[in-house]
Amino acid sequence: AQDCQVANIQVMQNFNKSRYAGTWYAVGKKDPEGLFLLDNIVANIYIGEDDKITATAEGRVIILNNWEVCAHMMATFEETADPAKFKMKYWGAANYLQTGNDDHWVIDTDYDNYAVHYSCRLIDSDGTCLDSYSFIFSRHPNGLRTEDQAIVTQRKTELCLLGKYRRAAHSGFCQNSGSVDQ
Ligand code: DAO
Repeated sequence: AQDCQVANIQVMQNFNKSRYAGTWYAVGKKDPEGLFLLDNIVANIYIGEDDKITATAEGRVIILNNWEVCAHMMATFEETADPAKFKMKYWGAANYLQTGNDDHWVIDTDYDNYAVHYSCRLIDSDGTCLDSYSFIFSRHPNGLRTEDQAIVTQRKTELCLLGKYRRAAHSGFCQNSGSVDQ
């Protein structure tokens, strides 16, 4: 059972960041307030020679005045006492893109097919999350394998976010067009 307390959220045990590295396609997303990344979201996770995680991400966004672009984002990860919980500082290649400092929690992954990410931006006075976002990542752009769907649904339930996700499509937007900011 889940009590929806952020402090009680279970994250990945024995998290192996080397196995988490590589390309992940967001196939599902629960949006935060002031939603930014819409779809065509691809994250690339790197482990540096200093053993630190950095990441790049791209995705379709709408900036002021309904201008649709492919955002190129960069991030650095800071480790915490829990190996599956990071502080993620991020910024855009262009100055009109979002910057921020969010939690990046790896809730569950088999490293080879799926990963469930979670970030709470604002904890309510009762300990539940007031503003969260979550990515369902797949190694495959077309979605999760059938055999991974039940476990991902279980994790969404434990995050108290079941029914709050939308599908995030991969239509080739960031490959073909809209890329104005390198
Ligand atoms: O889409 O509204 C939103 C929140 C996402 C902001 C995060 C930007 C991407 C930073 C790199 C992610 C690497 C996994």
